[in-house]
Amino acid sequence: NRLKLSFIERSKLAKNPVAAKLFEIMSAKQTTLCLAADLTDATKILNLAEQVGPYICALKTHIDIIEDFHSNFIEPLKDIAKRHNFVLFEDRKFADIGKTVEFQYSKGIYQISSWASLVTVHSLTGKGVLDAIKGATGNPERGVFLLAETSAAGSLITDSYTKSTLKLASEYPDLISGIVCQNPLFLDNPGLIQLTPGVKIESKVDNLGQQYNTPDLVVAEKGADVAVVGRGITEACDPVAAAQLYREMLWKAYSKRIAV
Ligand code: 6AU
Repeated sequence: NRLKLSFIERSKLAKNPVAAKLFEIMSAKQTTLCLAADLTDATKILNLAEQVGPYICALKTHIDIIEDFHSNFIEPLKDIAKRHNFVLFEDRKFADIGKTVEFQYSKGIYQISSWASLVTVHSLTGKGVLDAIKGATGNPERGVFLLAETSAAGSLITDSYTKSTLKLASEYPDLISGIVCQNPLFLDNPGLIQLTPGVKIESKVDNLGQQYNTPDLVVAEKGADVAVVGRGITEACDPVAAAQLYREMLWKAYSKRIAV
């Protein structure tokens, strides 16, 4: 049961190299916090990344929401990630046929495969997408988080879709870093990471269908390894203090989980 194992033990069981690295970072920095840096201004993202860098294991972008995106945004972002030892994660949620995804992943103005070690992928279109990501040009250090469930109210994802997603993940052990989900779905595969978004200390929903759980609940009861926090940090009066607080709450919950 992965919920009882430490991240350092699990790093040795991970078959995807980025998952192994993420486990090591989580263990070394004592943080399971992934910041969703959902800001539309490039400089604001860089400043926030620099400030919260010590408290996060990964920084998740939606690169296509940045209004002043330029390819010269990427080098400083990579530099900050390197100095503070966190992973760059583009939440692209690829969902097209393989050939199109190959282009979306490695071409265009974002050239995601050249800088993001992690990306999110919908399982909807099946194996072709994963084959495309595996074979595309770019940094060979790459991992995929497959979406098996969502935090959105009224989602069309069914139990059988979720199950089929886990089966698909098991067919690509060297590529899949983990699963994006809301429940402890894969207890028997400790090398995979459960990434859970929809985490906030207050406010149970937003006005567009997002549903939140508290840091303690997602880790203790819902099986989250890495927790994604966006507006809980970006919209706080003091984002750095908020990041520190989320990091601490999440780490305490994890420590308690592996201790009992
Ligand atoms: O904390 P928030 O609500 O401000 O931001 C949550 C972040 C956003 C979403 O695009 C993303 O998490 N997300 C995902 C991911 C990570 O793929 C899946 C999901 O089910 N719900 C969700 O909110 O950047």
